[in-house]
Amino acid sequence: MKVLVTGGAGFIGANFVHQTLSERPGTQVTVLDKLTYAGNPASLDDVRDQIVFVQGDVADAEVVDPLVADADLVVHFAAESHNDNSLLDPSPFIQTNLVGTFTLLEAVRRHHVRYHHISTDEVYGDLELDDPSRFTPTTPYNPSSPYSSSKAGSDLLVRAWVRSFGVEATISNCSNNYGPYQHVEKFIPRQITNLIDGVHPKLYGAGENVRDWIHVLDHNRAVWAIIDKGRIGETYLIGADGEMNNKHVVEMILELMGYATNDYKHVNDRPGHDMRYAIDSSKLRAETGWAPQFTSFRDGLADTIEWYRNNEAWWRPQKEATETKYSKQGQ
Ligand code: NAD
Ligand code: TDX
Repeated sequence: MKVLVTGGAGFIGANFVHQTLSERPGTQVTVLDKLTYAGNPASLDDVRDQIVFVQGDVADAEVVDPLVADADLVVHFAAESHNDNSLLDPSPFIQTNLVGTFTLLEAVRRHHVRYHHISTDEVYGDLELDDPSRFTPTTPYNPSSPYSSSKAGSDLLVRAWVRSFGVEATISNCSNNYGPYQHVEKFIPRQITNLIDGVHPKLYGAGENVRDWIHVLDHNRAVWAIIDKGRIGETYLIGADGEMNNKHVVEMILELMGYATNDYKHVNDRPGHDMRYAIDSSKLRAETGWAPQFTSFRDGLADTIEWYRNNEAWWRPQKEATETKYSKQGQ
């Protein structure tokens, strides 16, 4: 099988490429990635001779068309992915997340290629802390930020291309991922690498916001389960019952790295900050048999800390520019 992986030099995409090569021998992988600030070619260094790597834009039809024509399956990870960036400048989010998805959909329509769309639980908006409900595949879309609204729009394009043009697509909406190769702008790697540098972790606002954490390897196994067993045109929510507030995550990182658990700072909150995400993944589990393998967040976090300690050469080049950008926002 020939798989075109967009965004394969990013966090989740790079893990997907590694997993696919090791767990699905015989699969031919082509990566299409623009190598924005978030794409790191070093994430694919150890598999470079096993894949085809194309540097290019998913919104560029001339680049996309021949690559899709040559594939049996497209798995679309490429996106502008960071909420804070979308609040500073939404324009690349519209271009990549909406126009990029449109461009891929037109190509898979032309060439009759199976398509899997990677999306986020943030399309559903947020929940109150005391709300007993969780997001399901029928929860109405209610995105809050330029990032999440551009992802919501891209999901709706996929649904329309399935219904109107018979494109063979599935969609997955996953909760917050953690694990190796995640950019230092994101919450968990930012705090780990701050502590390696002797800097206090930074909590937005009171730190009460809840995210539903899942290890990236479990996310990607679910993606393959949907490709193998999911029904065309369906949406699957991926989550591992990992709800935890940000303050608790920071306390756990501090403890695992040998610091006092109150050794953090509160900084400016994110405008429009979603309070809580929570995923009901029962449809995915019932239809595909998938279940997460990382059942202890604490153990997964300890592995992740170890990875950042052992891979400073991978993250160090991005650290200073990332922190300069945050400090301008009082974060
Ligand atoms: P990331 O920012 O780490 O990686 C994105 C990758 O896409 C980078 O390699 C970047 O160079 C590439 N890219 C950006 N614009 C491009 C373009 N126009 N053309 C080609 N390549 C381009 O993101 P991530 O965290 O790995 O997220 C991957 C996908 O998963 C996204 O669609 C995101 O919405 C979704 N998602 C992420 C999470 C999470 O917790 N990180 C959770 C749920 C869903
Ligand atoms: O320094 C920080 N301090 C802090 O308290 C940072 C960077 C974040 N936070 C908070 C904001 C959020 O409540 O931590 C939480 C997680 O923040 P992010 O890592 O920016 O993730 P989030 O905004 O929840 O979105 C993530 O999950 C869903 C991914 O970035 C998205 O791509 C995905 O769709």
